[in-house]
Amino acid sequence: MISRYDFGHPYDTGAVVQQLPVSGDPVPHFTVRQHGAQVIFTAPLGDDDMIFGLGQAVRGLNKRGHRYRAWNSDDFSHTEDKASLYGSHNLLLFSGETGVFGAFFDDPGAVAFDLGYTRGDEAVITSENGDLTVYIIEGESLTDLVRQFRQLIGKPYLPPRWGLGYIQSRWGYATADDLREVVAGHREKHIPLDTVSMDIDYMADFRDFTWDTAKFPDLPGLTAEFAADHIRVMPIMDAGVKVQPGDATYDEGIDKGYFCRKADGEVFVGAVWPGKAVFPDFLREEVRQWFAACYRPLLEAGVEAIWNDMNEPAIFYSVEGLQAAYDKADSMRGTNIGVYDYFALKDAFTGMSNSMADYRRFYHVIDGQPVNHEKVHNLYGAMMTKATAQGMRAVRPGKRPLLFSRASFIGAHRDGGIWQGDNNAWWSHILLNLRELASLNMVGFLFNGADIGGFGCNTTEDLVLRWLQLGAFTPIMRNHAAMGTRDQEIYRFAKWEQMRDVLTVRYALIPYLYSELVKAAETDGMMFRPLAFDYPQDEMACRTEDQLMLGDGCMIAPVYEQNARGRHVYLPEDMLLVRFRSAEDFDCVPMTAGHHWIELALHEFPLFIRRGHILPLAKAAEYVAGIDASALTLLGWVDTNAALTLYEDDGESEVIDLSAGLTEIRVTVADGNATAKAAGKALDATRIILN
Ligand code: MIG
Repeated sequence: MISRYDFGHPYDTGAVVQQLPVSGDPVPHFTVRQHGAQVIFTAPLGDDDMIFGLGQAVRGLNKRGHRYRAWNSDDFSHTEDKASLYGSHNLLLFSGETGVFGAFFDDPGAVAFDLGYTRGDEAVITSENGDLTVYIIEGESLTDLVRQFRQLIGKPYLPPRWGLGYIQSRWGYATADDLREVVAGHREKHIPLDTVSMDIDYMADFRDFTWDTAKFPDLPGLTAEFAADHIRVMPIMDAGVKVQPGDATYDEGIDKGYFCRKADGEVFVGAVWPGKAVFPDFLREEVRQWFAACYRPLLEAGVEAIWNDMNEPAIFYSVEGLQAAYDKADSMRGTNIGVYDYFALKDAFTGMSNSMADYRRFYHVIDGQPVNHEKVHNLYGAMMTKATAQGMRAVRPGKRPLLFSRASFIGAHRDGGIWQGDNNAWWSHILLNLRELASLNMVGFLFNGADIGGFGCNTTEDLVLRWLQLGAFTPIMRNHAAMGTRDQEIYRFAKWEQMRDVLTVRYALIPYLYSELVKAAETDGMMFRPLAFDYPQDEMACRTEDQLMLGDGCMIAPVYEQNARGRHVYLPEDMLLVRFRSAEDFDCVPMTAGHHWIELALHEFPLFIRRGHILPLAKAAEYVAGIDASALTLLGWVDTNAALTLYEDDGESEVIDLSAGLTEIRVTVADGNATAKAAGKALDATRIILN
């Protein structure tokens, strides 16, 4: 049951798809007070209460014990102290002494979450503007809360099946030949690959919707050449439009009044990669329609995938911010400044990026009225992605586009996926990747993944290998790195064969992963879950922060420490350990419930299958379309029988008919023999472990 409470003048953020009546009762579970414009919600916490949620955020699955702030931020250092990342996903799920309940704060402005930080025994949520809708969800279990919440916010975006293929990316692939080299590097060594991405380097002067014709003389020819090799290209798009009279996007946007303005009516100018840039008012439907149509030339050149960046929006500096810093410097020039003045001078320059002063400088137009950006900041990226989805669907009607964004808000999960942003080549970021994976499932962003190998800092060979071993399961599987960092394409490493072997497991799993993704999306479920969701009575499982349930029958537990040759794993029930070296080379070990040390050489990684469940492995290929899903090998530890429903379709149609696409695979054990059938047809069952 979900009830709705309104405060102030809530904006229609587009997060929910159900219009619930506004309750006149007091908000359950919380005491509510007003402090100036702020509305403050306080809930008591029992000693062992847990709090899940918040989607994209640092720290644990259980968010208790720290503070967070919904404020979409371009932050390229995801350290433990960071309160904000790129998306705002204001859902909290409480589980403890007083039962389970959820709270969703549908507020496009800043919201502070103090989850047992200031006082260990209370959670305090502060809406800074006080204009919001709160939804309280009552349910039986954490899984039930998520199911209800997801019905409220609508079905998630689903990618085409090839979007689950491996994506190779780097900021710095500058020319058509650079991309050809990457494709050849994979194909020559038979390393699976479906997509190569194009970062800002492809644009002409970093202008949106252009490509540099000196570096890409024939983009339609290139996409056709790659298509013959089953490769797609995925160009980036930035939110800011370069200030350049003569540029079609700039001229038209200025003519029609589509860019955000300041209080004095002048168009707001902030600097991003193109230098001075202006920001489309994506919150207006007509602006979205215009921006959507701008993608057409790229899409007609054969592009089928887009990633949206810098749409928090990121602003390196504004004309005004830079002037204020110069003024400060001028006021100090020639004087004998002390250390505190020195710090203030330094801060005037380093604090210029993504500053609150700049976010307060410009306005959107909502229902014909100017609204300060600060009030609706967290919607900006979501509304850009809505425009992109619209533009891509218009060019290929009926087909799912491959699309992911950096900034997001709940609601954008219906338009595209998100990637986890600028992580680092740090071992701890494998774990962050894992935790965000589950937390993002709660809020509908099923299609997500992190930059494998790490975006910032120089990676190491073992880090890439271990990270691929987690990436093998994540819906977005993309290797991406920052300009100037060490090369991290698989084919450049001495251990490329072991990395390739991880990809063979990924590709063998794609029919299963795709099926679990679609089923989770269509049934308001989670493809990846904390163990607490499946084993709420098991205290150890509830506190497990480095393993996740995958689908109905599996559990993952990646190695995330350098030089480790194994890891501790907690099994809440009997499971079959599958220790993978490649799609063809693995061993299966039945393990009883409890604590185990699992030996895992650098090139080995585990997947656990619950006893009585089965996992299908298809025949891998070097691209998704080549996978043979009819040649299945089943893995499992089966006593008498086990079944799995596998969803299949053409992999691209917008309309999903779940019941039409499901096939039942059944394993039956009789007289010490296992037989397997899919839709009545016999299957290879050689890897079934009998009781
Ligand atoms: O300020 O386009 O998160 O993936 O490579 C950096 C360059 C801008 C940030 C993205 C990253 C991308 C990079 N971008």
